Amino acid sequence: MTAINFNKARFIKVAVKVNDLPDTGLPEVVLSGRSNVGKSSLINALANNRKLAKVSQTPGKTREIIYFNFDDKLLVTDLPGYGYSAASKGKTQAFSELCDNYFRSGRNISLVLHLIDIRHEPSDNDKAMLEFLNSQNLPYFLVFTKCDKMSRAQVSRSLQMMSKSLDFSEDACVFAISSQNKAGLEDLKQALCEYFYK
Ligand SMILES: Nc1nc2c(ncn2[C@@H]2O[C@H](COP(=O)(O)OP(=O)(O)OP(=O)(O)O)[C@@H](O)[C@H]2O)c(=O)[nH]1
Ligand SMILES: [Mg+2]
Repeated sequence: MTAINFNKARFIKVAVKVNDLPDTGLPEVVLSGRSNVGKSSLINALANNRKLAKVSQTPGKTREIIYFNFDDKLLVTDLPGYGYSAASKGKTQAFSELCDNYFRSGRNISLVLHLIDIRHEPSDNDKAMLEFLNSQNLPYFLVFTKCDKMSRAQVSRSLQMMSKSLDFSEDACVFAISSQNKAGLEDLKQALCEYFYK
């Protein structure tokens, strides 16, 4: 198996329109999930570099489509989160339009990392996104974030509850991670290496 050196990550480009997207020929991995779920933090944690992607306690930090190159082996895409109600309505719409257009652009999306906060009941948007992924046959990993906020026992209880309220199959790839204490990250990296470069 070819290993991916996740520490070799670099910023590539900010795109404000879907037409601005680079064509690199690399497999494209997209992070989706509601605003504040920890998409940008996960990119930084994977890369071991806190300064790579912008993180903020204020939801709506990522407003464009931001591309990162990991070790010349993966193109990783940080998307604006959905459900950011604190933004003006026009802005919220523009974010989700960008997200929508992105998924409808016909780009060769190789894998979606769909992030859901382990502590919260999935929102209608979370469910809708999962339905969309299922209906389009887009391959995805489900990544439950912020697991440092719970005990291990609580994490496994929550995962069981999630499998009841969300429509994902038993053989779906599910990860419980923390970008803060790095729990679950090695498993996720390993799975990404296997998925793309076995
Ligand atoms: N405790 C804990 N906090 C986290 C974790 N991941 C992210 N956070 C915090 O959650 C907040 C939002 O993180 P971001 O990575 O900016 O979230 P995002 O999904 O990129 O948000 P948008 O760009 O608004 O869509 C920040 O305050 C992070 O420090 C985690 O694993 N554990
Ligand atoms: Mg972000």
